[in-house]
Parts: sequence; C-alpha cells; structure tokens
Amino acid sequence: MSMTPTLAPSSWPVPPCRAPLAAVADDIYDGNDGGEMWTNNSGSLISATTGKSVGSLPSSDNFVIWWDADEARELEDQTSITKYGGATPLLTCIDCASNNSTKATPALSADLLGDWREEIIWREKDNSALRLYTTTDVTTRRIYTLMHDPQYRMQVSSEQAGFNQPPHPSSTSATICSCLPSPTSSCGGRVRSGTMALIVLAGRLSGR
Ligand SMILES: [Ca+2]
Ligand SMILES: [Ca+2]
Ligand SMILES: [Ca+2]
Repeated sequence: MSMTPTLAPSSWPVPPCRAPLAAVADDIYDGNDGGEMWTNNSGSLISATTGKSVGSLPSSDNFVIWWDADEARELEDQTSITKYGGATPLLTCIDCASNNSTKATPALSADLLGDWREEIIWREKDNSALRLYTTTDVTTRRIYTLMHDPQYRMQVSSEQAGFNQPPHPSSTSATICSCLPSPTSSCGGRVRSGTMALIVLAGRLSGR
C-alpha cells in the first residue's frame, strides 16, 4: 500500500522501546481517506498519510480480507471475519480451526471465485475437510477480479510457499482502483480468475 514518503516511521505514535509483535497496513476505515496502519501496541488506528490517530485499535492484527460490499478491507483472525468497529463478526466458523498456533492464520485467503471480493478457506477442526466461504453481499463496484494482477497472484502462491500473510494487489492506491493492469497472460491469452490458486489447492481439495 502507499504511504507518504516524508512520514518517517519514527514519527508514528508507536512506542519506540517496544518493538511490535505484529503490524498491519491497509485501508480498513472509510472514515479516514486512504490507508491506515496499526500494531499490537500502537494503542489506536493510525492514518498512513498523516501518522495521526484516527480511531480505536482494531480487534485483531492478523489478516485483512475484502468481504463485504464496500472497498475497505475487513479483519480476519482465527476463524472469524469482522468489520472494523463492528460488534458482531460477519462470518464465523465454529467447526473450523486456524493454523500456525498463535498466528492463527487461515488455510488460504484469495480471490478464487466470483467477483473481486476474496474467499476464505479454513480447515475443519478434525482435519477431515477444507471449507471455502464466499461473501453473499452484493456490490455495485465492478473491477477486474484480483487474480488478473500478477503481484496478487504471486502473493497468493506465497501464502502456501512462504510467509503466510494476506495477498495485496499492485495498485498504488490504498483502496482497490480500476487501474489494475490489462488482464493478459505471458502466453498472450486472457488470465482466468482463480486459476493459479486453484492449482495450489487442487491436492488438498481432492482429498475431500
Ligand atoms: Ca481509509
Ligand atoms: Ca469491505
Ligand atoms: Ca471472489
């Protein structure tokens, strides 16, 4: 995501003597233009463009996901999805479990099906199955699906092969914009949304 270059990290209201255990930067709050960031010990939500506090500390500092109809991202942690400031989760799977102990990450988050909102995959507690959830909210926002963006596809594959963090598109805007690259593949054809991630998941899903 983009941040103001002149805004030195040392000027942000994060305690300098206590390194944060986790930090997130994305656009999760419509009440502040552009992106926001926070850490587990930042004490509040901080504007990525001004460095000023713009809201209460989010309820988690784990994954972010495009889930509902608006273009701000939602919070994903353990086996729930919650809107910033929301009292009730938008989605919870009580029969599912997260991965990586205290990191509590999903099996995968990515734009796999349908429109640009992202799907979530959790494993069931007894490891007998993977569950794939997609939003049921209707949106009027129409853009290329995120798998059209090469950087996004690379980060989706990194979720499975490297450090497990949510994928981000290459747009320089903190919000999704309609200027994603024209969707073409290296073979000259059109890239099909979700193709790469579904290949990654094929082995797991085939065991169902
Ligand atoms: Ca914002
Ligand atoms: Ca949203
Ligand atoms: Ca989708």
